[in-house]
Amino acid sequence: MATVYEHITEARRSNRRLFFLLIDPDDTEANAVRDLVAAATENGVDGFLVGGSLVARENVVRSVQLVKEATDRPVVLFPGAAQHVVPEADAILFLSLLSGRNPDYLIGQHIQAAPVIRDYNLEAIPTAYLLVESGGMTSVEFISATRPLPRNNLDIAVAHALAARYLGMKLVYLEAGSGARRPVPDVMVEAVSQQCLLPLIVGGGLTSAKEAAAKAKAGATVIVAGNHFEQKRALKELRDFADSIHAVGH
Ligand code: 1GP
Repeated sequence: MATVYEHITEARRSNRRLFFLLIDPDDTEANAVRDLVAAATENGVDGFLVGGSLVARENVVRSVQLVKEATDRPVVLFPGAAQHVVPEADAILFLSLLSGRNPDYLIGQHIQAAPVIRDYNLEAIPTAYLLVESGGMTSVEFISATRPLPRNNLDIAVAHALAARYLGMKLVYLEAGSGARRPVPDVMVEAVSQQCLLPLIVGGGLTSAKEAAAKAKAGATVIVAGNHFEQKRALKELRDFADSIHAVGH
C-alpha cells in the first residue's frame, strides 16, 4: 500500500491537487464529527488532518479513532506538541516550526516524540512548518512564542523553504493559522512552489472554494481547511471546495 507521502508526491508528479480537512480534536460532539467526516468523504475530501495547538492528548486519541471509523481516506496527525502523538493514524506531519527561532519547536518536542513514533510504527513525514503573518495574533504564534514570516517578503519565505529542502525535509506547510483573517498570499505560494520544488501544503483562513482554488492554482499540492467547516457546519460547501481544488491542473 502506498504511504501517505507517496500519495502526495504522486499527486504533485501528475499535477493533481488534494483537499484535506482539518479536524479539531476539541470538537467533542462525536456524532457531529462522524457526520462531518462521512460527508467530507462522500464529497471528495482526499484526507484528514487531526490536531491543534491547544488540545488534550485524550481528545486526539478519541478524535483519530472517530475519524478512522468514518472514512477510508488517510488520517494524518498534525501535532501541536509531543504528547499529541497517538496510535492508529496513517501518518504524522513531523513538523519543525522553521519560521520561528524557538528551539523547543525546532527540535525539542521532536526528541520526546521520536521514540513514541517508532513504537506506534507511524509514517513520519518531515515537514517544514512556516507560519506566515495573517493580520492578527494566531494561536500558533502565541503558543510557540515565535514570530511569523512577513507576508510581503517573498525572498524570506523562499529562503526558509529552500533551507527546509537542503535540510532534507519532505514537505513545506505554508500556514496562516487556524481562523486567520488573511490566508497566505497567492504570490507567496507561487514563489515557494516554483523555487523550492517540494510538495506544498497551504492552509489557514480559507473560507471559500474560490480562495482554495487560488492556492491550488498558485502551486499548492494539498489545500487544508478546518475552521470554516467546523464553525459553520458548511457541509454543502465541501463538494464546491473539493471540485474547485480538483479542477486545477486538469
Ligand atoms: C490550520 O491550516 C489549518 O492549521 C487550517 O486553517 O482552520 O483556518 O481552515 P483553518
